[in-house]
Amino acid sequence: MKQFKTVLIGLYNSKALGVRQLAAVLKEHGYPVSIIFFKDFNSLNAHSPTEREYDLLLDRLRELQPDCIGLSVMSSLYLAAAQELSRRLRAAFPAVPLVWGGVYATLFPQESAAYCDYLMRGECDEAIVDLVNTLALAAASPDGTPEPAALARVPNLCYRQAGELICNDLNPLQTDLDGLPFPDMGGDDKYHITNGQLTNGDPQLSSISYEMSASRGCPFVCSYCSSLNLKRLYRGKGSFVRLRSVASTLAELQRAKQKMKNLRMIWFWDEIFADDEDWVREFTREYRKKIGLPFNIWGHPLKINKRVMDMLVEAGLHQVVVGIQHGSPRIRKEIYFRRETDAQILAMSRILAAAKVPEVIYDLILDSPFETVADLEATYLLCRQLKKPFQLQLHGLHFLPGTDIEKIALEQGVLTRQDLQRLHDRPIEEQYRSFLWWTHTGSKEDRTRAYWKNMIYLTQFNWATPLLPIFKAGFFQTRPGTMNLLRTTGNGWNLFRRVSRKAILRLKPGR
Ligand code: B12
Ligand code: SF4
Repeated sequence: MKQFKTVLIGLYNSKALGVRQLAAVLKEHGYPVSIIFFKDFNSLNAHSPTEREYDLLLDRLRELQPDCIGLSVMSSLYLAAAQELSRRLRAAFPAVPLVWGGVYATLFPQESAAYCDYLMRGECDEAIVDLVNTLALAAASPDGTPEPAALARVPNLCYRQAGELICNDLNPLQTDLDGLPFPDMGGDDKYHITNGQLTNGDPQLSSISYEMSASRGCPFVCSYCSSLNLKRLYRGKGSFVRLRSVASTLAELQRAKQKMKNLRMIWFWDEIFADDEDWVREFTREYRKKIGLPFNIWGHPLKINKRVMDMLVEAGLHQVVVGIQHGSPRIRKEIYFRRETDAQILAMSRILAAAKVPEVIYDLILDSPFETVADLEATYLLCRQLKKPFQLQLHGLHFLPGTDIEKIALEQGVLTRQDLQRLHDRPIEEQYRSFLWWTHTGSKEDRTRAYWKNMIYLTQFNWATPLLPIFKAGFFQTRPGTMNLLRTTGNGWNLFRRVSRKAILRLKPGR
């Protein structure tokens, strides 16, 4: 075992696929690595780290005595926490190089560089080894710092030289996903800090679900998603969508089955699961025999067909989450860059219902400054025609930094640069409070918007369907409070179903 010790920090993320992947690769090259999962992710109750949690983290790091600290900054939604954490890390460990990586660091090297010593852009499955080799060599040298010439040879790396940020070229996209070791899991080199407590060990081992990707990349170009920015960054560096083999996917799941005694459910975190029908045929045949657990996926209206869905359900598909995102064709096409038509969305909903997928969830992104009352009404009308059963998840639009939707907002004059900066700078608590069921100003238009959002939400419930024509009466339109009550009742029911399903899964005897 080599001497140079890395500690990786997964922020708001105890699954942290990227961090686990990097740890596995470094270990394969003989380096000791610890992972600290710093705070769980809970979108319903998101909050900044507490003083106690920061102290627990810094104390554990003092005990671990790392030679290098890596922080994964996957999302800009918790940027304020990443920045604050980095300030504290640099103050407590001024001699230990702090490296940022992850999607935010990839897309915003200049902004990220102010908070760390090095940052790495893009997929670092191989590049991380080059960086650690370079830092380890330098640590053993008399002056302890790496030569600029050595840093210049590390792919994906950004570093400062004479006050200027230099960003090296990116490695091509990782094509041989099967060649990577499985993400690191288990062992006594993992720590979990959340709710003011630190526990030794990998939280994954006691989890009831295992999350993994059978692919990387997404073929679509939605304007609100950073996937498009990543795709542009990697232009000319290989095919953006890549698939693992069925054998490698199942081997990872078999390892999870062996290691996780409470395992009840698999989550595929592929942006779009299984775009390839032959792959699905082979996968579903083997999955049933070798894994046999219910699994959940994310789908896309244009990638769902009857044959694929039938095979997946037969193999144990439990839940599919599909982004419809808006019922207004104008918003979908011109603002969100989504090309599916109402007819294609409705056809997809009929396929999912016919295939009898046990849980179908449709995502909608509402509440944006582009939206008119007529767009909300169009969404209600589309949702009324979706084939039941389905559940709806209503989200507000997040302006992720650098995405095309920010440019559209500026061009159309619906937001200014200052507005966007203010939105980015909000702490995590406020980021997650951005969806407004209710009205800010109490104006007539806001009330009407609140009314339509509630009507949209109610379309998923069988009990509400016959009542919807009644709710369209003027009486309800002017009483958003009553509508809120109805919606909250439905929401409570959905929550109850989810919690009880989780409880049932926990109680179910092993396979
Ligand atoms: C799976 C996924 C999720 C999962 C799980 C994430 C997790 N816990 O790991 C769930 C559903 C929970 C989720 C939630 C959210 N997600 Co998400 N998610 C993804 C997705 C589809 C894949 C991520 C993944 O696992 N990739 C596979 C691993 C291997 O890659 P990776 O993490 O990028 O790591 C590699 C590199 O980044 C780098 N790297 C990573 N960390 C580090 C650290 C160091 C030190 C170094 C050197 C390198 C490095 O090396 C790794 C190996 O190559 C991405 C899309 C994408 N293309 O990345 C969106 C994505 C990352 N998510 C995104 C967002 C916005 C979110 C949410 C904020 C959504 C929300 N509104 O709540 C939350 C935040 C959750 C959280 N705690 O971070 C955005 C982030 C963009 C942004 N600017 O913020 C993305 C890019 C999608 C998008 N809409 O644009 N997400
Ligand atoms: S389909 Fe999903 S992952 Fe792909 S670009 Fe659109 S939002 Fe991003």
